[in-house]
Amino acid sequence: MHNVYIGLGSNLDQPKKQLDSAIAHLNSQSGIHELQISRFYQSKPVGPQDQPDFVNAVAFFITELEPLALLDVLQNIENIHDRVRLQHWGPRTLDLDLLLYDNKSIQIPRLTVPHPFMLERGFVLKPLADLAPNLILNSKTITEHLNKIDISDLIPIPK
Ligand code: A4P
Ligand code: MG
Repeated sequence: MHNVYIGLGSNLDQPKKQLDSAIAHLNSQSGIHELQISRFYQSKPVGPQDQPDFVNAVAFFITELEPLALLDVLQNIENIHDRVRLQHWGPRTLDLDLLLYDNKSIQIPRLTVPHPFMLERGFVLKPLADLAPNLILNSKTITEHLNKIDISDLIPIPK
């Protein structure tokens, strides 16, 4: 079994509902077990600003799925949510990013793990710290990484 953290994000078509629905889909997957979900956070878009605010969360689960099989599952759930890939870093109904897979480092065309920008992004680090404040990445805890960035625009919202 492998320990996995994923990031969930949405800024279209009732973002909170998109996340709830994605969580329900994750829960119903036979290869995904012991799912835990962080708080939900609203924030301004990183990247192009002419798009609505995002709602983000992080999920932890254990899985027997290998990384690419898991990516297939995540992309399938994105597609069910009418995800259309138009603009890089643009608006989306649902984005599921594989953040961490055990302590593996993966660099293949379809998959980079750890997710390249995760240590710079409050909307990833803050919900990740809800679930795993003492997890170590690059010799520092998630809390230490979080303390180095500005998270003043992150608003926790009721689930
Ligand atoms: N891919 C490679 N590595 C991974 C990984 N670790 N997890 C590949 C998931 N996919 C990975 O993804 C493009 C390709 O990346 C996939 O086909 C997969 O094989 P995509 O989601 O279609 O493309 P994208 O959305 O343009 O890029 P990406 O990297 O997902 O964007 P980000 O980095 O997720 O940024 N602001 C706020 N506040 N909150 C947000 O959630 N999100 C973004 C998107 C920008 N600004 C944001 C937020
Ligand atoms: Mg993505």
